[in-house]
Amino acid sequence: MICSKCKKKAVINLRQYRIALCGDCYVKFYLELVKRSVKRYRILRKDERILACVSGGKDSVAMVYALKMLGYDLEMLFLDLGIGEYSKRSEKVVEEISETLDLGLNVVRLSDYGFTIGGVKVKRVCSICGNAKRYLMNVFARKNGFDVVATGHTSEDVLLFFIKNTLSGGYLYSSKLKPRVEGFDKLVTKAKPIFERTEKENAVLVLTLNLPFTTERCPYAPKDVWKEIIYDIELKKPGFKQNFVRGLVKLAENIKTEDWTFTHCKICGEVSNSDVCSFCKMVMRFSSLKANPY
Ligand code: Q46
Ligand code: ZN
Repeated sequence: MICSKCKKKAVINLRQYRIALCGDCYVKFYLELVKRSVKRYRILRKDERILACVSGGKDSVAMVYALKMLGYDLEMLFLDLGIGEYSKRSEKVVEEISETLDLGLNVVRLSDYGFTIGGVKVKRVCSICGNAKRYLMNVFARKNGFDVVATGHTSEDVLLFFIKNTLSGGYLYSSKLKPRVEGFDKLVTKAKPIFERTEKENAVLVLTLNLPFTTERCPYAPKDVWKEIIYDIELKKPGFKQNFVRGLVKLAENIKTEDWTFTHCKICGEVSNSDVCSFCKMVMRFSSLKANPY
C-alpha cells in the first residue's frame, strides 16, 4: 500500500476518503480535517482562551495536539477523580503530554470535595462521575477566565450519546450534540473540536507522532455493545459514523431549548434545575468533609 499523496509507504487506508497515506501526509491530512470542521461549524475562535480536558487517552491527546498545531490559545485540565491507580497512571501520562507539547497543565482533584469516584459505593458510578466532571470543568473554567471548555468527543461518542438518549426518551438532551454549545449565565461554552474524527483516526495520529497516551480503560467503563454495533455498520458502510454525526448536528440545531428553565443552587450558586444542584447533593451524600468545601 503506497501513500496516495507522496508515494511513500502508507500507514493507513482511509476507506471513506478512498485514500491511503504515509505518516507525514496523514498528520497534515488530520490537521486539515480538524481545521475544516472547526471552521465549518464555527467551533472555536482564535481569540478565545480554551481549557482542553485531557484524560490521557488517544482522543483527548489527538485533540490537544491538533489545537496546539492549529495555533489556538489553550491550557490542559486533568480531573483527578480518585479512581485508584488508574487515575494516578493517567495523571502521569498527562504530565508527559504537557511537557511534550509544552502546554500548561491544571489539575482539579475531586478528593478536595471530600469524596472520590473510587470510594462511592453505588451501582451507576458513571452517572455520578459524569455529573462531577461536568461540574468541575465548568467551575474551573469560569473561575479561571477560560472562554471555552473543549473535550475530545469523537464521532463514536456523539453517536452513542444520541442512541442512548433516544432509547431512554431523553431526546431533548440531543441538543447537546452540537459541536459548540454556547454558554449562558454561569455555564461556559462547550466545544467538541474533533467530533467528526473517529477513534481510529485519533489512534493513528498519536501512534504516528509517538505522543504519550494511555490505552488503559477506566475499571468502571461498561462493555459497550452499541459501540460494537456502530463498528459493524461502519464496516459495511464506510463513512457511516461521520455522515450520521453531521446529520445529527442539523437535528440538534432544530431542538428548541428556549423554554428550558433553570435556577441557582442555594448551596454553591451554580446553574441548577432544582434548589440544590446534583453536585452538591453528591457532596452531601458522599463527602467525609465536615466543613463546607466551597
Ligand atoms: S464516567 Fe465511568 Fe468514565 Fe467516570 S467512572 Fe470511569 S468510565 S471515567 S468516561
Ligand atoms: Zn450546588
